[in-house]
Amino acid sequence: MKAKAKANTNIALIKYWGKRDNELILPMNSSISITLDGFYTITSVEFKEDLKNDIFILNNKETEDKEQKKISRFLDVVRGLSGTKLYAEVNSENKVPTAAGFASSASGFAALACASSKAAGLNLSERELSMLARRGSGSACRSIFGGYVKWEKGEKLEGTDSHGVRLLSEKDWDISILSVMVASGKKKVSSREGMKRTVETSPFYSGWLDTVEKDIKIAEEAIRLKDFYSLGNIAEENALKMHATMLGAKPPVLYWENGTLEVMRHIQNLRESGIPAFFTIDAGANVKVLCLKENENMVYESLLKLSSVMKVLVCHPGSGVTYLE
Ligand code: 2P0
Repeated sequence: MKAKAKANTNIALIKYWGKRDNELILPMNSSISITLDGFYTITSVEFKEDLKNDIFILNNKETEDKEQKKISRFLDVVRGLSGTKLYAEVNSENKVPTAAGFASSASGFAALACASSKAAGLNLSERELSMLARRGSGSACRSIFGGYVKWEKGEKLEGTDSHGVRLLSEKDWDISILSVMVASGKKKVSSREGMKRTVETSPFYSGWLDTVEKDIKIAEEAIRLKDFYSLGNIAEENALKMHATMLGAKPPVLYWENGTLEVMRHIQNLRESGIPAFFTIDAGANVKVLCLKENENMVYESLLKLSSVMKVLVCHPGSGVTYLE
């Protein structure tokens, strides 16, 4: 009853922002992301007879109570599906720099879904794995698949139609995604809390819901046609729109720092000078920049010259989950 899996993180181009069911983690809207190479989690799971509770070791250290509980709740879902009553030892190695502003929960729960379900004797399809990963963290359901991925929001109350689907393989369209770290402290509002507050209090949230499915259609078409300009443009618009909804929340949620704005302006200036580059921002201060491979070096060098930029990490579309044992 032992298995090991590896999953990459992902960056959303059309964002998941708001839940319609907090327990099952069902989203208000569909979202689209790119699974990235290079930032990943490797997790091994072993269900054992002699354990009195679940154990979660992250980067060789036992984790705090809150983390343990989150993992245990997730393993309860796996126990429910498989029928096993045993507790598990979970060992995770995270290669997602937390400061990079990538959700390590996406790669974390995607890897955990694969390793734990296999260790428990379940033989799940990709779609079933995606639904299981979703129960840990919404964005994790997209990391089961490689390349360009859509999370279908689904309609059903029990969530059996809410999962990721592959739009285009990572091998079919290589673009550059630069993760730009700017000076900032630890964020004060988690994305889980930020989206909840927005849904409950922001008068702008209805505008988001009215338009996001149209954004999805534009992005899907751009991916189908490999139209970089159209994809980058709708990604940037959608990210700004998501941040606009949270500015209207009560109390407001503002993730940007001075450096965030410096990078945004820089990318808009680059575009005016004829370089197709676009930005997107998650629930944090760091910025992700999309550009064509042929402009990658130039954009990278130009970002490093900005006073508030601390580090730039370059990634490309990466693969879906893989079993290691
Ligand atoms: C996304 N984010 O689509 C959006 C955009 C942040 C901004 O998914 O509560 O860690 O665990 O389902 O997946 C980050 O939120 O939230 C996220 P939960 P998650 O990538």
